[in-house]
Amino acid sequence: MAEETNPVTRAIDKVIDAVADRGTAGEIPGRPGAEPPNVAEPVEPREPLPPKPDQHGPDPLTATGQPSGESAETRAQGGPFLTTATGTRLPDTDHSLKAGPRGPTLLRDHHLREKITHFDHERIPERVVHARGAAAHGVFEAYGTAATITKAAFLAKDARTPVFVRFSTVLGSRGSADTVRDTRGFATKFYTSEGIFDLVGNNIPVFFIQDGIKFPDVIHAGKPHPDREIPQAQSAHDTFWDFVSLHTEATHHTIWNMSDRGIPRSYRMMEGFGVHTFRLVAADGGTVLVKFHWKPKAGVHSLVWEEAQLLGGVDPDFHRRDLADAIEAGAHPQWELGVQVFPDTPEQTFEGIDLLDPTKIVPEELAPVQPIGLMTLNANPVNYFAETEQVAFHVGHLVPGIDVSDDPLLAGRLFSYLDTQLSRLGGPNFNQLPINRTHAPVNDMLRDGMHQSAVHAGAAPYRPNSLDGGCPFHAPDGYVEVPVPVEAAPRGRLSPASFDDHFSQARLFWLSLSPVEREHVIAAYTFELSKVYEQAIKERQLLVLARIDPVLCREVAAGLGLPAPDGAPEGNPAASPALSQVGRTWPTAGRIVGIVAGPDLDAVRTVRQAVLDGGMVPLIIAPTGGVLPGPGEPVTVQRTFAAARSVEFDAILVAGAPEPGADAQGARDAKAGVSGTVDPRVVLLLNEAYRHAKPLGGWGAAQEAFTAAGIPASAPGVVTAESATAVLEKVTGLLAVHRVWERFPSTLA
Ligand code: HDE
Repeated sequence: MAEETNPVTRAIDKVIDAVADRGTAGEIPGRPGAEPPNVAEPVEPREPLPPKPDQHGPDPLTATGQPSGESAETRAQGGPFLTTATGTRLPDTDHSLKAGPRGPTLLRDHHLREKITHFDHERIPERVVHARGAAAHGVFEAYGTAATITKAAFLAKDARTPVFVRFSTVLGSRGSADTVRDTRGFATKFYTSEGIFDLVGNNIPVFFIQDGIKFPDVIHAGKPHPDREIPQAQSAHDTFWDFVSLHTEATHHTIWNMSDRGIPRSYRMMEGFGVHTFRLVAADGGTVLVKFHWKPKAGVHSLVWEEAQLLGGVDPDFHRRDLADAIEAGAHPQWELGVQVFPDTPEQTFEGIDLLDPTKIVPEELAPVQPIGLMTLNANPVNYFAETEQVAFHVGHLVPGIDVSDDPLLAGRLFSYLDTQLSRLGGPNFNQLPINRTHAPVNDMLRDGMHQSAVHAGAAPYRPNSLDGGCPFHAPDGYVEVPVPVEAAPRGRLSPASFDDHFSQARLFWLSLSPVEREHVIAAYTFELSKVYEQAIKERQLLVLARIDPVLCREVAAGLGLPAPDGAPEGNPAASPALSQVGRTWPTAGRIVGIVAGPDLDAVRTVRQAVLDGGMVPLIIAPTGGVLPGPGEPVTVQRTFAAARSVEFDAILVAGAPEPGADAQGARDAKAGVSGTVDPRVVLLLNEAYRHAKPLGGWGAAQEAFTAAGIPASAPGVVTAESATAVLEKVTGLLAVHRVWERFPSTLA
């Protein structure tokens, strides 16, 4: 069906436009419900509240991909009164049915049994990997630049396609912290007019293994030890380093994990990669090989390690909160989708790089990433379980114009994703769950099974048939696998010789980093290996590092107190500057600015508004909650001195030098255990922010607070001026380069 006449697409466009118009810009994000509650419990029956303006659920479609006619807002909780699961109204859900007030509870209490039984079955198995995630709805708009290389309808000029994106960590369980050092998943479901296309990628362009058969090994090694089930969600332990030091094809991915890419500042600030090579098919049948890239408009930024660790305790939900808050604040995250394009030659190599080897990148300097469309995430899910937990991605969900390559890792995935949904989502009908419903009509002859929610008409779910008039018919324009010739070769458990190069691209990555980024890599290897118990494993990993770079090996060995082994780096690759995260400027929309309130309320009000006008989120920090005392329009406090921690903020502004608050006692708040003229929690806040190379600004007596925190007036990235707005302007300029890297210059050459 043509794009402009497709009723599903039209209906969905309306939802997307409505959501895009409904931002709550100007308010501090985070309100839990659609409207503020009263202190008194509401007792007057009323219709259920709608979702919050920043939220929308799965689009209203039937289980077989047709417009359902339902309103997106009333699909659940359909009335003012409490009912059973079968709609019978209930007057009481607070007391079970008993024989007398002190008597036994009766087995005939169906409501009790239904409520408890359902509760007992609320959990489904978490994902074996990528269990911890957060997601958002959005829209993908194609530039049409890919129309010459693929016939995929959603990549035609100006096509608009709804998307659902789930970001995740790999190793941790569902309740683990967001900011652990790990690879991040970046999975996108495109609900195209020709069926679903899932691009299930990561924020790191290479993988630990070259063949799907090794996946259980690498994941078992990274997961907690089987005996004590520790550590959770991290690679800093013996089994991980035992595996990667022996299985050296993991070297390239591992150095990415040890770099700043392993601790992103935000899901909004990550690149995404399809990792494998895909094959695109044009309308004339011509093919090219491509690698997919997502480029974030907000830039590629990371945490520093100490921040990541503190956040694990202070705000384990940091990344999911950041994503939801940014969308709610109207700072809709955007990524450009791009492709690196390679000729589809029989060798499937480019400039000597094997395109079927998922441990290799093709540097952007050799094959530029060509933009083909823009994705905007503009709505938060309404219900975590229904959407983020139940979404089921599958690398086999392809549309005409996109085919897979023979990458042996991808082959393993083509099997795994269907298989895993069967046990996770309880049967073969998971594609009928609302979030998984395609926006193209389904006529699949797949019947019955657990949780079948389609009511299939017809007498002949088989082909060929005459009883249903021959329906469904083969589609002449349907999906065809590209008839790539298969090499005549003996069968065996084999891999090509080019797969034996495990080090040259790890070296390429190291050489491409700026000095401060290399310092972080050294620190990360040293930290992780220092947590390894067995010396043999550390020594073995040092031998691996020697094959990447002598400085890296020497510095890590020094940190571990071990001799650096001899060894020569392998390969002599040219650096790829595109791999460094440092050195450019980026938009600051959605950044969090902490404002430590001072006596001049007008200045606080003005700067707060200026932060909002700049598309950023101001959080007011004061000794106590409530509103700031003083005349004029009230200013609400978001963080008390006791609750604020530097890691929440990208930059901090200080309006003066606050005296110690009434609760600044070590007995009540350990952070306040040091006395002085400035509140010790504020001193700690500034000191940490300074250490984490964050921009700091102040006016009034702020210099006194900086001095109390040991911050020299002349330190880079510390701005003081008379006017609050002048300070903010400079701080915003500093935020655009993310951090004040020159504050702590690297000693590496
Ligand atoms: Fe996955 N992977 N994977 N993977 N993967 C899963 O599928 C698997 C691989 C990736 O947000 C599982 O539905 C095997 C590479 C992401 O729901 C499971 C192999 C890349 C997500 C699975 C790989 C990924 C998954 C768990 C080796 C980057 C989360 C739940 C052959 C390009 C998607 C599920 C979401 C999820 C298996 C390799 C990315 C178990 C066997 C390479 C982003 O099926």
